[in-house]
Amino acid sequence: MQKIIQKGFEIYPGLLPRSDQQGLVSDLRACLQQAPLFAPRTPGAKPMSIRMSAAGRLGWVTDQRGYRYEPRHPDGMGWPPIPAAVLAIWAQVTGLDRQPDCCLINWYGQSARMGLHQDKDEGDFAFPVVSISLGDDGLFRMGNVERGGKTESIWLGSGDVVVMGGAARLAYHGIDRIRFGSSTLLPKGGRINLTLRVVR
Ligand code: MD6
Ligand code: FE
Repeated sequence: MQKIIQKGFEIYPGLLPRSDQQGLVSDLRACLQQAPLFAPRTPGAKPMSIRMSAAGRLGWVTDQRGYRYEPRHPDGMGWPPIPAAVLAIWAQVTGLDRQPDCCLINWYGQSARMGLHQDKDEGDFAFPVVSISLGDDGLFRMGNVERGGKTESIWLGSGDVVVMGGAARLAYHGIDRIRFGSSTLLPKGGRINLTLRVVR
């Protein structure tokens, strides 16, 4: 598999063949029937532009009470198990026996974006975060462990996988915009990003 390293982020372009991407989409549709996408708000009550859900023992949520992991969806149901095909990708790119506790599911519509942030609500930063992109292209910006400084960007396409570990584990990153309609994987367009995390 081809691997690009940019600012410490390990990027596997086109790791997932189209048939695997289609299988993941159908697995995720089943997850979202159990735990539907919701519109998160930041602790400051600002609506986020993405919609979100999760699979696994814990899901990441945000509301007036802050950013945190919870064993239940905001509507009260448990999160579905992480699909086996998703766990297989985690094992392939990390080589770890430990499975992730959370598969965060982010859905980007036409004008959705994700501001520069660090993923720091997990208990052990020795474990990497793995991200899987499906559907439309997203412009991924990679920064530094400290806020500010030079950034680099790369378009993530459907089937691309990114591993954020080591020194890059706490680096700032975000999605500036998506190229709506650039992929035919999702019939109505949009981008799905999965991030797999060991929480504790
Ligand atoms: C996204 N990804 O690609 C947003 N976080 O839509 C993330 O925020 C992310 O790609 C941690 C590790 C890898 C990521
Ligand atoms: Fe992140």
